[in-house]
Amino acid sequence: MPVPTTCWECSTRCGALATLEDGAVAKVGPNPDHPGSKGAFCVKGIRGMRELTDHPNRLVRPMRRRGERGAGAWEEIGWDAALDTVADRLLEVREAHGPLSLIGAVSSAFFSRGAMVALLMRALGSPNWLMNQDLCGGCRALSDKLTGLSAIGGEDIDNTRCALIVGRNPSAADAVQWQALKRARANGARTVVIDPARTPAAKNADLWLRPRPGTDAAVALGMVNVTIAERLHDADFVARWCHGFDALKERAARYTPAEASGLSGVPADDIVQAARMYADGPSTFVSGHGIDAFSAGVQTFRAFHALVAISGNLDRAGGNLRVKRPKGFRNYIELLHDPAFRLPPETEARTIGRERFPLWAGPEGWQTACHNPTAIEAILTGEPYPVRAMYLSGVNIAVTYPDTRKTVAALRSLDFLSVVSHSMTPTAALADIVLPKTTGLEEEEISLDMSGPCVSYTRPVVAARGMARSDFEIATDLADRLEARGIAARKFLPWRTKREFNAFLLGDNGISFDELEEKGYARFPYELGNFEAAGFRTPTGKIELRSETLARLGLDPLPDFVPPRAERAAPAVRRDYPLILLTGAREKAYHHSRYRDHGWARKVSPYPRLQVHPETAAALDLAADDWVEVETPDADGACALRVSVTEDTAPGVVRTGMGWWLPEAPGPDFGAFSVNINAAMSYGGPWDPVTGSADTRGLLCRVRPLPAGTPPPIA
Ligand SMILES: Nc1nc2c(c(=O)[nH]1)N[C@H]1C(S)=C(S)[C@@H](COP(=O)(O)OP(=O)(O)OC[C@H]3O[C@@H](n4cnc5c(=O)[nH]c(N)nc54)[C@H](O)[C@@H]3O)O[C@H]1N2
Ligand SMILES: Nc1nc2c(c(=O)[nH]1)N[C@H]1C(S)=C(S)[C@@H](COP(=O)(O)OP(=O)(O)OC[C@H]3O[C@@H](n4cnc5c(=O)[nH]c(N)nc54)[C@H](O)[C@@H]3O)O[C@H]1N2
Ligand code: SF4
Ligand SMILES: [Mo]
Repeated sequence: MPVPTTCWECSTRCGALATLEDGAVAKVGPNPDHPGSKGAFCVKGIRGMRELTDHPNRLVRPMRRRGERGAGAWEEIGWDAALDTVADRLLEVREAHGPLSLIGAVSSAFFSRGAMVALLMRALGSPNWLMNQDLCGGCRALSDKLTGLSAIGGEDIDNTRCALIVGRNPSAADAVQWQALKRARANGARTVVIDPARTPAAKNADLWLRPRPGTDAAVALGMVNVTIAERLHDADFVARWCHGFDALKERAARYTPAEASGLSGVPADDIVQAARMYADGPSTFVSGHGIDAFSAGVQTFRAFHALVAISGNLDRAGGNLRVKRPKGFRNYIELLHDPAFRLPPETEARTIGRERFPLWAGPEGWQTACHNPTAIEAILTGEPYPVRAMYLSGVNIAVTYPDTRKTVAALRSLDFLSVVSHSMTPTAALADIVLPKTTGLEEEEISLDMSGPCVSYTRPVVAARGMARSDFEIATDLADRLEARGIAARKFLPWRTKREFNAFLLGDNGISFDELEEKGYARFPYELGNFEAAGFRTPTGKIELRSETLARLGLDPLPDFVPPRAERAAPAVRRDYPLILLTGAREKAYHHSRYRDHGWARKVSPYPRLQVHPETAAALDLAADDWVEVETPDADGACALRVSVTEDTAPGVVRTGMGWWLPEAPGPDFGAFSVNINAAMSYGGPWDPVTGSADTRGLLCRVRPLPAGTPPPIA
């Protein structure tokens, strides 16, 4: 009998069924009963989770560095020795430079590991931790919060008449969305896609808008303009629940279809058509990384979020549903906002990056985490204060942060680095201590699934391999050691077992672990459109089309178009770097930097690729499968990629993925300087004024064939 669980290889968290044979996991597949994923699943869930767990490269014992940092010499040690070393070394650095000299690093606060890293840092008295969200969904999250929607993850595709898909490639990035879109289309829903690339969603769309990269805010404001001018908006909803409609109307008046067309390259008629199709709702806004993680991300999202609000598509069947949760339930980021687990405001006010990005970092910040590039700089320069030791789990920043050379230099310069990891990544290779962690098949986790909505349960289906432990166990074991050394760490990590922790998150709402174990999920009652009761968490208590928070900070309170960086560059720079680079195109077989040592994935996708339009390829004399080098203006590295010639990308726009490294190449960098696109990018500004996000696309670049005789990095 297969056992129900939840795949946690990505934040989609599909319902899964695991089949056991002789105590090992023989198969992982979809759970068709799961109310959120409804049987959707992907190859990463089928192959990735299992092979990660059983892989011969898996780290299963704590290890201590021998010799030089990064030399690749390790000795296996026991947990006591490992955790004593981590506790002692962190406290040594704390003693020498103060608590703020300690910094955590983790992927996000979508999984328990994020909360564990942040709470451990707080237990040590430091508010500093790095997370990926400035590079990921941070602009969407902040726009959602500033606008007061509270609608992340609530795309009700199954009940929609029109899905507006912007900067999202669901066929590769989200199995649940992709399957729901196919069902919706079969039921007669229409799709409007805004993407410079011809994605599978664009190929199937009723209307495909291809803006120049980074110009989406102009398209969105053009749609707002048409919606208001043609009185397609929901006047009752606006009157009752929205603040600043007249100001938005005035702002949008500038963005006539003709004006928006000039700014974005999208034909004016298409902007009008898109607005009319979207207005014929209920419609759902499906957004992605293509309009996030760039220096005008929040304003771009604010423009689309304004469109969602004025059209009355918030929390309506077929629209964008607000976050529902069972009574008392809290997710990881909410836990981090609980006053019981916070440091004094004067300490949090010193979080690195808070001065410039107060809505991101520090006591008022939604992420609470540092501004990453400022923190990397602090490690290297000691300004505004020394940052000398890092505790990192579940993130591979030597590959996934822009400016690989700088990130690696920062990691190398630390007095102490401990890394919790499944395998020897380019980040783990620079550690002093590496701790082995459990996988999603070995550990219990609960999570809120907005598309159910339901609470999903990840079940430990097999025993932890070797000596691997969960992030929870490692963090609480460390907290005990800190207590023994006189630090009141358990206040921040008071739970004894992960079950106790999960019960704390679950709250007192009648959902039992018995139910979760039996089905893998639990539904709960909820109500749509309960605006009176639920309210809007903004200064005016309404949806803020005009953001009073942004106004208070001296930022533009209304959504606006900011010309993309590439279009603002000096003519000489544009001459030297004549192409536009998009990074981050998701590949089905990889999750960021993961699975690069899995045979199945490398078989599907053996090389890092650069998509080049046939016209561009002809102009540059490039042919399919040539190896080329990509460079951008502000970085001191380059990235080697193999050319694919395709009309899926626009002329003059080259497109690649992210996350490449080569576990088989020599360490400690394992190819992170040669085939990793972040080696060719800068993490310096311009940054989004709210989230501090750097541009991960829309970058100027140049492409040249690798010099004759240069051996390609991959045979
Ligand atoms: N298989 C797989 N799935 C994943 C991941 C993975 O690594 N592998 N990662 C997960 C994570 S953490 C994330 S954040 C998501 C990311 O997944 P998505 O949100 O789909 O993001 P991307 O694939 O980066 O980009 C989406 C689309 O944005 C387009 N785009 C680029 N620039 C622009 C622009 O200026 N305007 C517009 N409108 N579009 C633009 C790209 O061409 C692309 O088609 O995927 C998640 N799912
Ligand atoms: N240039 C550029 N850079 C980008 C992006 C881009 O589009 N362009 N995208 C950004 C985005 S959206 C993101 S989210 C970040 C991602 O950046 P990362 O979070 O660094 O990427 P991952 O490779 O997913 O995670 C790294 C480590 O997580 C560990 N890990 C922890 N838990 C698990 C687990 O349960 N299963 C598995 N398999 N591994 C686990 C693995 O050891 C793995 O090495 O990268 C960002 N960087
Ligand atoms: S989309 Fe794939 S990797 Fe993500 S949770 Fe679902 S099966 Fe797992
Ligand atoms: Mo992401």
